[in-house]
Order: sequence, then C-alpha cells, then structure tokens
Amino acid sequence: MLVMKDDIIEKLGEDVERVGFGPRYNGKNSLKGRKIKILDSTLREGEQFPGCSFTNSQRVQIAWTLDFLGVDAIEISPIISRQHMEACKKIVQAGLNATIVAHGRALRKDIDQALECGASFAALYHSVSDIHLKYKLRVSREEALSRTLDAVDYAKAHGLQIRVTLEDASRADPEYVVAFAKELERAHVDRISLPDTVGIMAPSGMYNLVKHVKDSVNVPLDVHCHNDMGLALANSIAGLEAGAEQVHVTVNGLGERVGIADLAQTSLALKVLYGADVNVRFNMLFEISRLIEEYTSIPVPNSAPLVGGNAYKHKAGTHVAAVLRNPKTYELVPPKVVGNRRRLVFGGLLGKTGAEFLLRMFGIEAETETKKLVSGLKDLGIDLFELELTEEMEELLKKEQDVLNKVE
Ligand code: HCA
Ligand code: CU
Repeated sequence: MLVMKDDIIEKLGEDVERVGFGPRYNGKNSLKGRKIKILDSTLREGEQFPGCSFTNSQRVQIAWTLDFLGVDAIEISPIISRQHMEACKKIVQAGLNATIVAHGRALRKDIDQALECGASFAALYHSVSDIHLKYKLRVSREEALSRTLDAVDYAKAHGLQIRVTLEDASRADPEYVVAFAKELERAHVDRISLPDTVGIMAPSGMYNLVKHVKDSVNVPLDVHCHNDMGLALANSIAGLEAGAEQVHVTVNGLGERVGIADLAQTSLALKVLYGADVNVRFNMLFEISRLIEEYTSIPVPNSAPLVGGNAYKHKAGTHVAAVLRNPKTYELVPPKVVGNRRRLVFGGLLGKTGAEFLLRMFGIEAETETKKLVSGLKDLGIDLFELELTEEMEELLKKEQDVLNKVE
C-alpha cells in the first residue's frame, strides 16, 4: 500500500539540532533504506493476551484500521472458533491492501480452514525445540518434520502461499533448525518465521539465530519476539539487521503472557533510529492504540513509549522551562508525528519559567506573583493539574517561545 510520506518524519533524522551527535554513536546499520514489512498480529497473537477478545464487528473494524494505517500483513486465526472463521471470511472479502494471513497448526484440517475462509496466504506453526517436541507434542524430530512437510505439500497443492513458523526456534538445536529450514525451502514455502517464543534471546542471540538460517536458505524470513525479558523490540530489530525482512507486532504489544513487540515502538524505532523504509501512517498510532484499549479494556500504561499518557508530559521545572523554549530539548519525536499530545504538569516541581507561562496565560506578568505561585505550589507538594496542549495551546506555546527566546 502506498502511504503518503509524512514530511516531519522524513526530515526527523536529518534535524541536526534535534538528534545532535546521537547518530554518530549509533553508527551505520544495515537497515538504512531497506524496506521492512510489518505484520500485525493483534487479531491472532493479541487475542492470546489474558483478558483480550474482540467481537466480530470489532475484528473487521480493526483490520480496516490496520490496513488504512498501512501494515503489510494482518494475521488472524480462523481455527479458533466459528466466530473467528466468520471474521476471517469478512476480512478476506473486504479486499484490503494488506496480505491476510490465516494462522493455524501444521495440520491438513487447519489448512482446510484457511482455504474455507478464502485467504490466499496461510501460516502454519510447528514446534522445533526438544522440550516442546517431548512434552507438548510428544513427537520425534523426524515426525515433526514429516508432519510439517505434509501440511505444506497439502497447502501448496491447494494453491496457497505458505509461511511456516518454527515455534520455539530459539531453544531448538541449530543444526535441526537449519535442516528443517532447508527441507521447507525444497518444499517451496514462501516464508519462514523464526520466533523467540519464550523471550530467551539477547539481541546478539536473535541476530545469530536469524543469520544462521539466512545463510543456509533463500527463503524470506520473519521475526516474532516475545517480551518476557522486555527485549522483544531489541531482539526483533537485531533479527531484522541479520536479514529478516518482516517483523511481527501487535497494537499495544499485546500477546500471550506479556506479549510481543509493539507496533508503535517498532515502526517508529525502525524509521527514526534506523532509517528503514517502513510505510505506515505514523500519525494514526495513538488513535489505534486507544481503539484497542477501548475494545479490550486493557489500559495502555502512562509509561508506554510514544502512545502513553506520559510520553510527552513534562514535569520537572527545568524540563518545563526548556520545553517552553524549545520542545526538542526533551522530545525526540514530536507528539504530532504519532497523533499524541504534549502535556505540562503544574505542581510542586514547577519552576519560575513554568509559573510565568501559567500566569501570562491569565494576563498576569508581575514577578512577585510568579514567586508566590512557585512557593505556593511547592508547599502544596502535589501535581495540581496537567495542561494538555491542544492545537490552540500549541499556538500559545509558539508565542511563548518567541517571548522567552528573545529575552535570553
Ligand atoms: C503461538 C506460537 C507463536 C507463533 C509465532 C509465529 C510463537 O503462540 O502459538 O507464527 O510466527 O510465539 O511461537 O506465537
Ligand atoms: Cu507468539
């Protein structure tokens, strides 16, 4: 899907005042200019988050919204229930630009369900780690491979494009993983997904895993990283640097247990820090995050990067004063880029400049009043209120910047 390039974001990385010398430390990376595909799995992995489920009309609406946002693929699982099957059918029939991926197990009956929902792309998963083969599936390595190949052949015979996920790849024997991947290549699979199913990887480990497979087969690779150690994003990016070309994300990072990499953080980090070609409408990120929050009643924490309530909230007096002069002092990505808003906290930590700004809004300019306000707020010692900077307020802020920056 062609998404209009957003001028602010295109120029962010080149705004020397904003990025300073940071990029020098970050150095060169292999993602610069590379097209990275985003697969959103909110409707599949996301629904595995405890407490998360959608109605069918919500599922369809989410798919439309994700498509408009510009993700390259949307994953959903028709095998879960009749409801899911109906939702899959509707989403496939909607004729979206994104590839609709029907997710299921490495079983002929699951492939039948992918066919039933009308998807042209199916994903099937089979564990490859010894612990999963022994305790979860009770099959040998050979059986795991032959089952998977049987399902792949069946899918191919029915004209499906197919992705195979080597579940728990990060804990599996590397030689077995590569042998498995080579067989999949021979069977003409279209993509292979390498998940870090339990979040055991360090970024360097994820890099090495992907590189190991990438060097052995010529099949496009996906990365799918769980956040059990809080490293899902770092690991996903490391996997992409090693040559994977599609990354799995969910809105608000939802997913089994503590979820996987988050759509907003992943797409923005890839774009801004790595200069990758990620074609999404970044300014919808806040809105889609809130849409999923509303549908699931799973609150987005204030501390969530980019889309959280605190992401652009400035509190300490020195911060507020600096932001009033120039928001770049404490913001890498302007809130507008992701559809979020800047907020200022007026409370015990407010300094002179912030107090002056507040009083000036009421037409009060006297220095004695400013002093009284600062000491009054200090005595009170609480965050009295927050000001959300609406468009009009941002205009006021611009005027304030003129005043402040002229004085100095
Ligand atoms: C699961 C497995 C999976 C599959 C990932 C993928 C994982 O939850 O059933 O298909 O790429 O994390 O291994 O989500
Ligand atoms: Cu997963």
